[in-house]
Amino acid sequence: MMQNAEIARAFNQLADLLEIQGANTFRVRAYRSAAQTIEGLSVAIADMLEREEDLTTLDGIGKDLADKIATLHRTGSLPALAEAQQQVPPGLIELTRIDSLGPKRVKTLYDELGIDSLDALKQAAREQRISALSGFGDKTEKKILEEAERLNQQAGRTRLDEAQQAAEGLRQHIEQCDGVEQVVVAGSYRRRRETVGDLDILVVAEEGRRVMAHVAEWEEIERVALSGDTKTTVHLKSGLQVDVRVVPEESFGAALYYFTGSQAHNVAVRKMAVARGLKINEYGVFKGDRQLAGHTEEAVFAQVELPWIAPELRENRGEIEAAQRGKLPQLITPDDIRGDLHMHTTATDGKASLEEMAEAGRRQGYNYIAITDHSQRLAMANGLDARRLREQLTAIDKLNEQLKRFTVLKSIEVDILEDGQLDLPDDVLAELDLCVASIHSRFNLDRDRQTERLLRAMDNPHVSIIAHPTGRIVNGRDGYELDMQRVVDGAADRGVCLEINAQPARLDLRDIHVRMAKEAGVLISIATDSHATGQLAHMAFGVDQARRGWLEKDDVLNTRTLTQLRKALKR
Ligand code: DGT
Ligand code: CA
Ligand code: CA
Ligand code: ZN
Repeated sequence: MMQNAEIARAFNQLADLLEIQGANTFRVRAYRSAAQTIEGLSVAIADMLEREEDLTTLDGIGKDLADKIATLHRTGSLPALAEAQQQVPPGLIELTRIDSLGPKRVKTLYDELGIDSLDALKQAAREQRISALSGFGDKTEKKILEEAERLNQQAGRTRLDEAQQAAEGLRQHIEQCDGVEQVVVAGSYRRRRETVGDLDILVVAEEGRRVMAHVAEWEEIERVALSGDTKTTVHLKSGLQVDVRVVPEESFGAALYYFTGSQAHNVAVRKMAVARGLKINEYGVFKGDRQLAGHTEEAVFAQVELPWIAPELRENRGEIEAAQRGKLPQLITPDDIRGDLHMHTTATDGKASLEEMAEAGRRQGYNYIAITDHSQRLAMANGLDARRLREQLTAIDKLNEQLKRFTVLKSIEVDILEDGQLDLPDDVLAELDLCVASIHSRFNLDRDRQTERLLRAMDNPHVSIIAHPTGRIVNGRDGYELDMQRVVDGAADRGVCLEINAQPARLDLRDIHVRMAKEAGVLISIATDSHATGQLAHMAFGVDQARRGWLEKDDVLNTRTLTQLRKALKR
């Protein structure tokens, strides 16, 4: 159900965007006053609409606005807003988040100075080009700069794939410096969290000063925030912050261990050290002044009688206890993967043909892939009806006759309708090797109804895998409301698999839900949902997520040989 506050926010946003575009002031004011009215109401607009009450009785709401509210309530989106968002550069929308700016000033800055992003704004403020404009004083300029910098920091977490581009680039740059023996990225990046706050890079070298001077030369750096011989902090043009530390060889293991974290894990291990009369820090493990370990991570762990624990597990979620009992999982590795069970072709919204996707799968070293185009309901993606799906099945049969030691499995990503029914008839689903089902609409159902919807879908005996089960987008949206425990138990009861969608923007299931599924005995499919051949490589991110969820090879459907896979898919 759409809250009043959400409706008000949509109208305020629309007003902002119209103002930036220089729209008629009366129109802008009309949207703002409607937003104000709605925010101040003591009744829910949604209830009024369900009771078919007339919204035009409300202050400042005429026929046009009433219609817009009804559309927003019914579809969850406002076409006028979507249109305005298309027309205004995204950088400008971001600028409206700065309190001391507001849409009118954003427009002025854009018109007068061409400022169309947060970075451009900061640069102009530093060069004092803003205070030169009429209506902007020195004080305002300073305030804008401060706010912009704060916003950048809050904007906060960077998706793992973007962080990886930066990390790899900088690592290669640092490796070119004379005297550098090793470069490792630690922190949440090494733990393979889905987002990172900042990058923590460790460099083994004798001469810190030379390394840091070399670091500062990297072309992606916007500015050096802090510069020392052992620690330097830089801000990249992308907004990502990077801490670089130079450590001596004899402390490398201890520093790597310390800066990999997580903090919660480190604190728990430090307690164990203290209980043994030891001190543990980024330089090593010490008894008094004597260094007992520091060269390698294994040696650090050994001092507290623990085996080496994989970084992905270091969240203090039971890994220390498991290690003490010798019960650490044998985590899955990328080499264990034998196929990819979710991808699209040009038949729907993919960029590559069936043959090209098959070739990409073979090049990936797989034994099989499944082609899972969209079903008819997704008209925007040119979804397949039964007739077009059957044409594809014939094409797959033909292709398989030519392929050696590689199999294209017949499948579909069938839409789950609002009531949990599937978007294609059972008779055509029965012709497939496996069936992937997922939700692409009606995200706003309440928790019970959304959960029931998924359970009903899993009741259909043809369904093999639920794709991207929660619908969340990393740094984008939370996903629909679900009782995950019921979904997981329901999947276990019915013998349905759940997916880890390996798209770095999805990583859905998330790590704790992966673990929940494992504990319930649900098999997981790690799949890339590729829409182009290059995306098959996203599998690595899915494996990372699986490892964070403690998965072993046997917990994952697509580590099976083709024969084992077919057996596992039988419900
Ligand atoms: P992030 O950057 O927010 O994604 O998360 P991390 O885990 O990379 O955290 P970060 O960059 O603040 O620090 C890197 C690691 O350094 C962290 O995981 C553990 C260690 N560390 C930092 N500060 C402390 C601290 O005050 N106490 C302990 N025990 N460890 C710390
Ligand atoms: Ca970090
Ligand atoms: Ca850090
Ligand atoms: Zn898909």
